[in-house]
Amino acid sequence: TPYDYIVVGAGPGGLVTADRLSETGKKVLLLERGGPSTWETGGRYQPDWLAGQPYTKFDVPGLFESMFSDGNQFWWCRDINVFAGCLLGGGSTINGGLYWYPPDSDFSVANGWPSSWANHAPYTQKMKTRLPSTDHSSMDGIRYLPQSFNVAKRLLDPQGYRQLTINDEPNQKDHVYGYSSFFFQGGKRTGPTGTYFKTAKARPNFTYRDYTFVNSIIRNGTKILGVQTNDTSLGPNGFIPVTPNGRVILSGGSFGSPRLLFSAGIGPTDMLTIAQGDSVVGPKMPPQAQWINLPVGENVQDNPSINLVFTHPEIDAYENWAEIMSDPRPADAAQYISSQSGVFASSSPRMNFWRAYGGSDGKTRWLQGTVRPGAASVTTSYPYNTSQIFTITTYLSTGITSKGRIGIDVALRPRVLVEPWFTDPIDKAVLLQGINDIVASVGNVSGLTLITPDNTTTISAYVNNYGTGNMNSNHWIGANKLGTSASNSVVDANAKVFGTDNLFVVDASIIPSMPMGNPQGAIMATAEQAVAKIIALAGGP
Ligand code: 6FA
Ligand code: ABL
Repeated sequence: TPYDYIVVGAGPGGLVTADRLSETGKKVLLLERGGPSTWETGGRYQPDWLAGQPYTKFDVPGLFESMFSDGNQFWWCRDINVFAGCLLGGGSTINGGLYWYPPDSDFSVANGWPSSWANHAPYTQKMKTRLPSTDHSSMDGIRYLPQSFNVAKRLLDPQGYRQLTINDEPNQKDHVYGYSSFFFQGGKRTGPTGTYFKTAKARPNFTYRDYTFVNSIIRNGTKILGVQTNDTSLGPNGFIPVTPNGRVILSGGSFGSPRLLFSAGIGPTDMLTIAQGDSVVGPKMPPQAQWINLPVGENVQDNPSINLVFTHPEIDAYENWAEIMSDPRPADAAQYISSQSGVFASSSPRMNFWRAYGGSDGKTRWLQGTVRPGAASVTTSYPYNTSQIFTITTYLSTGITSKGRIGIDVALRPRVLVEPWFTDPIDKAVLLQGINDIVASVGNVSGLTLITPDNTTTISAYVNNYGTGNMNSNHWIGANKLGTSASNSVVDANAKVFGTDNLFVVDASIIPSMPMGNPQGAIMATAEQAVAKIIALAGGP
């Protein structure tokens, strides 16, 4: 059966979009290549200590750090060689849950948006109403494992930082810090899956199909006819058509959506030639005369991030999160089960901070910090106590000028073709400056020791030798940049792919340049605004 709207991908972008489209009463189909996640959505994967309880690994925020250590990491997209979630909720189901209401700069002309997008407040408000943030997610209101916040505060206060409730004043992003803010509710992950997906699912005109992989977007000239899936139960040979005025919205994420555009003969010629050579996708592509040359996969950004590892005698590093699946502290497990309170009601971050920096090119760049107990890796010549380690991850965010490229390999697997970090040396110089400023007053905080890097390495050598693979912050944006010209953008101000009548992209990939914080708040606010424009656009179903 034909659908008025087909949305491909159930991450934060796709869930907001599908829910708002389904509010119109039109027939909406949401397709997701992965399976269920939270208990409410039919997921059942949980540690033994939660047996008999209605919570999966994806419900319990405190299990976040085990995403990287679990023996059976089925949630990652298998064909993508950086972290990306392929299950209901996409990245929002497996991520740290940090959630920032976007500052005005996230949608400003200076940050690459057309002026028609600058008034984001009504859309951000819609998101806040549906999914409010909290900086104290434990049901008893207590903030657990507070030590790393308290120690970092002693480091930042003398540097002129002040504390605030970050999401109460989103525009304040210079010399500020506060408690980490999350999209958790009731001590559970919640996020867009527990809110937007839930309301969509309840509507009779909304259909959700999981474990359904979209191979190709089928295009004839300017018109998209439907999507080609691997599921023959959904239509003849797995093809699902849209209605005569129907629309297809790609929400496959920064790696998934470019691949889908290539399958429709949209993108740079080198990528389309690869797609054409594929035995499944090639035969369904439009003839070369109909190819649309757009900068799909270009203009890519991700925050460069560098970890600093410290010790302090007050820290409780929580066994570096090693035993949260197999052997949690019994009192914490019991507390979570009885009242959704305690350590397991939050993920690992404890504090976030921001500071603005001028660069030698006259541009302002913002530094973000995330403070958490534990560390992903320690390289040090110092003896240290593993139970006292904590990490400050330093990110460079809004204002970065470095760019990279995303594409596909011959097996059509999404790949980073050009790494996006520090292609402009000024980005590196500013992050180095920011790190130097943070560590300058370590000696003033009694008991605080920087162990990675240690005193055998200078900060500049540490930054210069930092592996680019470790600089990835999983915050990919820009591959299908929104803008007003097909010469430098992939989608127009209505999120419609240039040169097509009825193909749209709504996910992280349309964001033109780096938002201020971890991006899912900016992505959902983008989706709220994009879907409103799509519904308002004439010619639809
Ligand atoms: N962002 C935050 O704001 N806060 C965080 O704490 C945070 N942490 C992390 C993190 O810890 C990790 C490990 C990762 C990987 C990311 C983090 N992020 C964080 C970033 C954030 O999760 C992403 O920016 C955000 O999820 C991107 O949202 P999108 O909607 O753009 O894309 P997704 O990748 O989430 O979803 C795409 C969906 O489409 C997936 O479910 C995928 O399975 C599906 N899909 C893709 N191609 C498809 C196809 N061909 N057919 C069917 N389904 C497809
Ligand atoms: C984010 O936005 C980042 O994308 C994640 O990398 C980050 O989590 C979360 N938020 C929480 O701040 C880190 C983990 O804390 C590390 O243990 C892990 O090694 C790293 O992600 C992997 O990228």
